[in-house]
Amino acid sequence: TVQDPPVRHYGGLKDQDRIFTNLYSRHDHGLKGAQSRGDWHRTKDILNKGDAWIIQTMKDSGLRGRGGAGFPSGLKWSFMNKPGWKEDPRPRYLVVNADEGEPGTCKDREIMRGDPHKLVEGCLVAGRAMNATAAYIYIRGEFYQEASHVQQAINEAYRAGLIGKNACGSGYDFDVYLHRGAGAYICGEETALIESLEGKQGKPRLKPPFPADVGLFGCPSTVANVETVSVAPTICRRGGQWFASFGRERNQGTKLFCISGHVNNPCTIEEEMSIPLKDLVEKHCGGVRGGWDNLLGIIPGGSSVPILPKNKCEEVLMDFDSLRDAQSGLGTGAVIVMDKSTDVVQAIARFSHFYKHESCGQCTPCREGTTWMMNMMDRFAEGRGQSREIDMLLEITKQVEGRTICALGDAAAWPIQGLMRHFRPEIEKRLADFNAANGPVLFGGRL
Ligand code: L3W
Ligand code: SF4
Repeated sequence: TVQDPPVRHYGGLKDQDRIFTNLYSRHDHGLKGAQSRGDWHRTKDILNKGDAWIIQTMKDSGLRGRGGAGFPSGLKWSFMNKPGWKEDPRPRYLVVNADEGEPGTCKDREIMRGDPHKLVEGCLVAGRAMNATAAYIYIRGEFYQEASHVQQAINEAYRAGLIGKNACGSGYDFDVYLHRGAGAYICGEETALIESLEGKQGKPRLKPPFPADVGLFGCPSTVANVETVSVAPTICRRGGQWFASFGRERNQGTKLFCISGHVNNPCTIEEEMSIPLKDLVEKHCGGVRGGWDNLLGIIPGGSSVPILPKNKCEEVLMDFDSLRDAQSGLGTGAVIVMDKSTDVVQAIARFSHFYKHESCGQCTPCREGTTWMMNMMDRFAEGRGQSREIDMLLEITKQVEGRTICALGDAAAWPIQGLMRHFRPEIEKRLADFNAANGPVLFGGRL
């Protein structure tokens, strides 16, 4: 008889396989501490292996961008080395997106506080892979302590000859600059970030051209998330196959997850990709407040992805494919847990306020749509409205989705679509109760 191969259970990452060993800054975040944890170990050898080797290692590792989109990193970096790049006289830049603004997300902050040298070394390795002359780290304005730790790491690395002229003695020159943002969520969108770095208003550009063709100061650039860049040196040291041994095909590696909300122990933890969502919450966060049965739903990837109700949370794996199949997304890996005490309509209405506030306003569906979505969600949260307006709101989200310059429009639409998909009866009941008590009022009586 032929037996099915055993089903692999993901999760349970061992300490020796953790890349980020100073989360919560329990140890020295400076150069000495970083070196004692293995950072800057034989970086020169990695650099000397050259751009093609680093990019192939990234491809072998299966690493996908950790900022939300999940684009394969090796492929993205290779866009900088298209045939003929050597004849292009323009300088080339790595831009690090450290503008961690997605509600629920607090992982890059931990890297920059506790392991800033991983980021600086990552800039050098990723920069070498794309033949860049410099890295610009664009850090969220509110991250004061993080900016100070990263700047300290940059200064230490310059003083030790690890970056700058002849970085690590490799013959390769590479500069790293830190630039502080001023508190706009939209500056986390890669082209808005580039505009902001250039000193303009942070308004997204139309793509194409992609930054790899026309990026910072009109030069070939690649924008990558802090976590993506910071794991690169360890992957190069331990091998692409090592990283790829974690998680499932197309969803490989280790990943930082940040879990907040109604759990007993909110935390940021590095785990194997594809760990079941329920295991993540139960093993690392002490479970849901009041027990698993008290769970209402979970937003598994930051405010931009749709909520999952409890029954969907039982089976789903924390990876790109499983969460996509469940009609949600891995996003930034920010898990927001809501127990039964949550007013879920009010919670999603709060997100609608956020997106309305953060819309840059340059495209009509987003500028007008986020305002409509916010106003209608506010009314529904109070119970004001008619049940046929639920479909009107859904239609608005469809009119915004996919029709805007950047992903903020989608991000505003998806949480509402998730709410409608799984919690529509809750809205209908709320409207019915209000109308029964107050008489029917179209558009909540205040259009
Ligand atoms: C050259 C091509 N480059 C794609 C590049 C592109 C970009 C990357 C992914 O992020 C996500 C959203 C939310 N030639 C290319 C190419 N690229 N095709 O690949 O691109 P894309 O367009 O799929 O996504 P994106 O616009 O970079 C949008 C998530 O971000 N999000 C929240 C993010 C928040 C944080 C945070 O707080 N840390 O990250 C909100 O929308 O999941 O899917 O580099 O240039 N043919
Ligand atoms: Fe600006 Fe919204 Fe358009 Fe993005 S979708 S460019 S945030 S108006």
